[in-house]
Amino acid sequence: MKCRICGKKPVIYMPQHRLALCREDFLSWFERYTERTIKEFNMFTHEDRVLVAISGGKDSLALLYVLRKLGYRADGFYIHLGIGEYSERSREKVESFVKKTGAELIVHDLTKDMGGIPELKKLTSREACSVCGLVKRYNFNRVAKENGYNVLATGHNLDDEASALFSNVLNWNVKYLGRKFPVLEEEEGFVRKVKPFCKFTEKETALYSLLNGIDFLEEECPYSEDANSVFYKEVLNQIEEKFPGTKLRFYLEYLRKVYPLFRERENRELQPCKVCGEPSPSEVCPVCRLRERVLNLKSTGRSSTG
Ligand code: Q46
Ligand code: ZN
Repeated sequence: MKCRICGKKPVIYMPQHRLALCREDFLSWFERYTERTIKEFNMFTHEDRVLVAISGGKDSLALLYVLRKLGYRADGFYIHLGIGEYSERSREKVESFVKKTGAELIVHDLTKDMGGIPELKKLTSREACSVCGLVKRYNFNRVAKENGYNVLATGHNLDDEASALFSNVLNWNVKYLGRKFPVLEEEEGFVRKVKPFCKFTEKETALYSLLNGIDFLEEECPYSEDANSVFYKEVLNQIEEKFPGTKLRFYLEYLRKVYPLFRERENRELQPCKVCGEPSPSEVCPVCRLRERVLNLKSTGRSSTG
């Protein structure tokens, strides 16, 4: 096999594109393809201020890197989740990486605000990832608005999007089918949310990071082992191996044919939370209710210990 552009030895073969590329041609293809996805979905322009949610993993660090390389006004946002040593190590990776890019870094320390994910998990019947997703989405939106960013970008890749779609289709979660798109427009109380890597596989973002010397955290969050998404990703990879191109087709055809059918039916009734003002499905938003529980626990803890 040879690089399709220059004939040199390839570093990757991407069966879904029937494309083999050498190091240099892969790097420039990756950047062009990112730009093309941004334009295809009207995600943002060079005038927009983009806040990239970064975790220390390959996808989010590569996203901040490539957006800045393409000349976008992108900065980083990190939430310290308080998940033991994993969070400490991810914070170190994030801080040292962002320093090199010249981007600004906003850090929100959840442990000082409400408590880390392990503590919050104990207060609800939700799984760790569900609580984590809730507080992350809340803070992404709040912090972006407070700091004057009109776009929030996350590093979700094709494997993330296709596996989430797969599990939601298996459960016929119709609400999901009207809500997931690589760009969710700005609306009352929400900044625009975008996923510029939605068409790249995990393998492609990992290779882009490695070839650029991005020092990302390889270790997974300890809670990810319980996440169903890992299982769905494995199943999709097995299908992909037998029928190359299925993963990308499954996702793109959903965007083209299924999302438009369900979008109209998705009618969220939201109101500003009475406590924090963020959009909420109830009078007090789920995050403020959780915070209230934390405060109650602290005050009863204090009174019982005297
Ligand atoms: S950080 Fe949070 Fe992930 Fe850890 S607790 Fe789950 S959702 S796995 S992206
Ligand atoms: Zn609230």
